[in-house]
Amino acid sequence: NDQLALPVGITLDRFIMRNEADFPFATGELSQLLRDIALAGKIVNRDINRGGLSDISGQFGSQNIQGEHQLKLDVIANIRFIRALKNGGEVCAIISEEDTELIPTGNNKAKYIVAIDPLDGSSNIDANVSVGTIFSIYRRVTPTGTVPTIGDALQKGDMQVAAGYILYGSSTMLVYTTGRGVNGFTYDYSLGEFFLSHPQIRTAPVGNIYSCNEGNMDDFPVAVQQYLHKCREQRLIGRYIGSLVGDFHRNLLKGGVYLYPATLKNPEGKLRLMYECFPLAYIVEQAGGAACDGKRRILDIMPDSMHQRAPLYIGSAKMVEDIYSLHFTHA
Ligand code: AHM
Ligand code: MG
Repeated sequence: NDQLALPVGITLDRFIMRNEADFPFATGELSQLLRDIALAGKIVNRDINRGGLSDISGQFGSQNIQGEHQLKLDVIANIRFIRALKNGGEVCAIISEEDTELIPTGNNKAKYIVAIDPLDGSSNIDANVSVGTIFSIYRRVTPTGTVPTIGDALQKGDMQVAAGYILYGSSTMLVYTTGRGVNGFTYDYSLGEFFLSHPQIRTAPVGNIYSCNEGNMDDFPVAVQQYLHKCREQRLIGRYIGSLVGDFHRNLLKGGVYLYPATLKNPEGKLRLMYECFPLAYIVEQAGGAACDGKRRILDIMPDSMHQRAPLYIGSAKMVEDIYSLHFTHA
């Protein structure tokens, strides 16, 4: 039987362990943290798959037929990840899209900080469209043992030690980097394991996909309008799910650029720097691509606040560079 002749796949756990052996002073804490995130991801994946069946995709605070309180899936995902990170013990504080303040975990001895969007694109769930989790990991700057501060969390994108996302799509995937390239793992439901399916992902220097919400076209900066005009002249492929992880992942694999410029409604852009732009920028650069806000490389930005927004142009390096140059032409 040909199928049985296939070599046993590499599980995420084994891959993480192997990589740890490459770092002579590794203590295993980051590895454990990545495993904690993967475990919470499996639980959230199960919650999402049941979304249509159980009453959990309704409005937060609304009541179901039995008059019971319902939680929205993004609220549930937030609870799952925070719980996993608190129990895992490797994280001293968390920034989440769902919480206005820094969340101390009580593990003051832990040396890592996590920024997370537990369920991005959740407005898509009711229509059974892909959603994702995005995460970013930093080392704290204050000494371990002390109470973590907001200063531990507000670090330049370049300071990330790891970043990744989980895409709950037609199959569920976890993609992450620790600064040595990008690897993708696909979830095998029957075995309950992520298997290495996309080793060392590289993104094309130029792609033929552009992704943006064209409904906002009239609000876009002139540079972006011109760029999009060029895309259409060249008959590039327009693809936009409106679910960042899905749009990003497709372009990463196929080559292309994702744009979320400043608009009238969102003059600073819509996407959040710390748990949307930074992690994806780190991943794209590790895959050979680029990310900027029109003026600066995303990873060079020093955040002032946890939930700050930024315009985002991300994907194939040459395409991002073209957008960047056009911004200067029109500055
Ligand atoms: P969310 O964090 O409230 O889910 O919003 C983020 C989402 C992204 O997934 C997506 O890329 C973007 O918002 C879509 O915005 P728009 O509907 O304005 O095109
Ligand atoms: Mg989001």
